[in-house]
Amino acid sequence: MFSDLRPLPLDPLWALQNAHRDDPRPHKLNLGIGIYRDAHGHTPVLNAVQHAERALADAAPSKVYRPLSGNADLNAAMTRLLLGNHTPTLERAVTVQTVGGTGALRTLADLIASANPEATIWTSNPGYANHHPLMRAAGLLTAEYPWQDDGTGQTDLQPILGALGHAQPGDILLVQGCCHNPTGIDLSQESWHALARYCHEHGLIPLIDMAYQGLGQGLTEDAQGLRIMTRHLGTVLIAASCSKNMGLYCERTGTATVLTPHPAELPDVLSVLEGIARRTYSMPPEHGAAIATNLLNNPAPWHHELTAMRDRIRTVRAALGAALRAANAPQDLLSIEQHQGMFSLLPLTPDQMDTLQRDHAIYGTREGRINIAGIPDDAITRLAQALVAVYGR
Ligand code: PLP
Ligand code: TYF
Repeated sequence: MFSDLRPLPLDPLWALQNAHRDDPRPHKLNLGIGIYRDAHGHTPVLNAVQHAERALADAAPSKVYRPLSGNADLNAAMTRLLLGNHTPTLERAVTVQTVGGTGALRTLADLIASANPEATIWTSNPGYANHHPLMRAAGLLTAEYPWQDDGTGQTDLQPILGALGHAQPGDILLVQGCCHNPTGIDLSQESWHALARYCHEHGLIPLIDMAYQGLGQGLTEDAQGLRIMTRHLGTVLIAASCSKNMGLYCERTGTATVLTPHPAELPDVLSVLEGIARRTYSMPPEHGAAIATNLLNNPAPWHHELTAMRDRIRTVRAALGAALRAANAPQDLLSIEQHQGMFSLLPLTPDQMDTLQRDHAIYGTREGRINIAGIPDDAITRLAQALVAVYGR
C-alpha cells in the first residue's frame, strides 16, 4: 500500500528547529518558529492560564462529549473579542470552536469549498507558509497578491489592488488581521477602508486570519482592520487563534466565525460548519477552550500578562533598532523598527541567512524571517552586529 509513497520534505520551520537543537555552540540563537519567549528565552505558561487550570482541576467538570461546535461560552466571548462588544455585527455572526487557528482556516476552507468550489483564494506573497497547502488541501485554487513595504513600514496598497484586478466576483481575499507573518508590515486604517471598498465593488469576500490579536498595539487596536471589514461588508469569514495571545500553543484552541448579510442564513451556515467538524474530528478539544473562556470572561489578569508580552516585543524591537544604529547599520536593516508584532522579514538573501547560521549560530528562516519575540535581552547587541556583518557581504 505504501510502496509508491514519496516522503515529503520536512516543514522548513521544523528542519530549522532540528538544526538549532543539534548545534553544539552555546551562544546559538533560535529565531525560527513563532513562539513568544521572555527576556531569558523561556516560554512559560501564563499565570492566568495556570490559575484557570487549577480552577478547572478543582471543579473537575465531566469529560463527556461536547457539541460539534465546541464550547459555546468560548464562541460567544471570541465573537465579542473579534467584532467588539456593542456592535450590530454580532447579530449577523456565527462562531464555532476549532482546532487552533489552523483548524479555523481549514474549517472555513471546507465551508468555501461547499458553498463556492470555484472560488480562488488570494493570499499575500510573502505570506504564511501554510496558507497555500491548507487551501489546496480543501480543493481550492490559490493565487497571490504582493505584500510589500510602502517605505513607512506599512503595506503598499496599489500593487495589491493591481493583482486583485485579476480576481473574479466570489473569490476570497485571505488577509492577515494584524502582525503580518512573516513581514511585520500591516495595512494602515485608510488601506483597510480602501480594501473593504474594493471588496464591496468587486464582490470579493474577505477571510481574515487573526493569529496575533493583542501582540501588535492592543486587543482593540489590532482588531480595527477586521472591524472595518465587518462593518462595511455583508459576508466576512474570520479564523482566530488563541495560540499566541494566550500562550496556549499546544492546546490547539481557536475559532471560525462567519458573518452573513442575512441573519436568517445563520442556522444553515452553522449546520454546515458542524457537518465539517463531524466528518473531520467530531468535536474540538475542551481543555484549551475552557482555559481561554476563563481568560476572556475574567480578562484583567490575562490583559496584564498580554500587555507585558506586547511591551517586551516592542522593547526588544526598539533595542535591536538602537543596537543596529550603534553598529552603523544601513537604512534597509533599520526598517525592522517600523514593523509590528512577533516577526520581521530582513532584507537578507537565503545565502546571507545561511551565513548568519553558519558563522554566527543565528537561526532565522531562509526567506529572512526572524522572530523578534524570541530574542533574549543579552543577545540583542550580538544579533545587531551579526546582521550588519552579514548584510555587508
Ligand atoms: N495564521 C497565521 C498567520 C499564523 O502565523 C499561524 C501560526 O502561528 C496560524 C494561522 C495558526 O495558528 P495555530 O497555531 O493556532 O494553528
Ligand atoms: O510561522 C510560525 O512560526 C508559526 C507557527 O509547522 C507554526 O506561525 C507552527 C507549526 C508549523 C509552522 C508554523
